[in-house]
Amino acid sequence: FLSRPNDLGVVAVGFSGGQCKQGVEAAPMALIESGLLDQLHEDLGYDVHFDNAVHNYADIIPANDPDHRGMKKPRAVSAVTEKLSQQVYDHAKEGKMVLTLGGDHSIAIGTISGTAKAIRERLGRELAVIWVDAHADINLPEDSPSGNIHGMPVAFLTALATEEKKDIFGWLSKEHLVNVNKLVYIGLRDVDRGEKRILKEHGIKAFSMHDIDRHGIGRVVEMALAHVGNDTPIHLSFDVDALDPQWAPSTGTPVRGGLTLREGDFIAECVHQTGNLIAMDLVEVNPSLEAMGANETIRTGCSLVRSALGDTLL
Ligand code: EXY
Ligand code: MN
Ligand code: MN
Ligand code: MN
Repeated sequence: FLSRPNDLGVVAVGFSGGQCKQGVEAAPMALIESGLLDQLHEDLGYDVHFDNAVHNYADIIPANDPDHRGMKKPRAVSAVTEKLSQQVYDHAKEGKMVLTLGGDHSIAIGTISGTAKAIRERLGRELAVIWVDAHADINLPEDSPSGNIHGMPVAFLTALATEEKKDIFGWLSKEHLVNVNKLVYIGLRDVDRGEKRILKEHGIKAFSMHDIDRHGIGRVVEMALAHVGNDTPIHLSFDVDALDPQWAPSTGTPVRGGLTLREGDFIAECVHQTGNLIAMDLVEVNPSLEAMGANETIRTGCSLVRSALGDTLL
């Protein structure tokens, strides 16, 4: 699906407004400083197209941003993701692979809407999304226990949540959206009651840690990819908190009982092997939390990205 498979567009998003903890905006720089983009160029052979900026979108974030339908900072997240959607679209419409370094997971509203639109226009195809996370991030605003929008992006991307106001995700239109049957989760273990109801009602494919314990990661990835189909462009949205805190302690909402580093890399390797990957997000690395584990978490993040972009053990 990539017409320029060696070309990699990179977007660094230093945004933390989808949740309440400072520090996640520092992740892109930490990942880049640890050498990630050099490795992608030198070891994996990508032509890296990066504007050498970590975007914080300060100029478009509104000063006055009261809660709306229980959502915190709705206009800020909306403005940032609208702009990001265009940035990702601009890369993807040229047939490049797109890597977005977050930032909290609310930014997926921007990245996935951008690739979904580009893939429709370039190929007339619908996008599949593989969402690797401890959380389902599919809360409706009214059901959210926190009001944090990083717990809602999938609801907006599938139009299970909608909003008329142009400055609060009203900019999302049909071409930006993802079909619920083209979505598959891996790694879930902290899902809210309202989210469980949504997953059930819409028959959304989800592999929890229980499924991984039962079948093993090999079989689970096989089933997830079978659901996606072997001729569908894939956007991989990888939340580092899918991994056990042992491997990724520096993240805003850690949940015990997660994936090992190898299981995370294995998922990424298998998605790469399909040849259908067109975009990846890496989100929720927060170097200022559990600062002792920040380097470990950054190493983990780099490993997941390299695996998804084609690094192999042999
Ligand atoms: N489900 C909880 C909420 O909506 O507040 C926690 C969400 C955490 C989201 C992290 C990014 O994956
Ligand atoms: Mn090139
Ligand atoms: Mn998430
Ligand atoms: Mn999560």
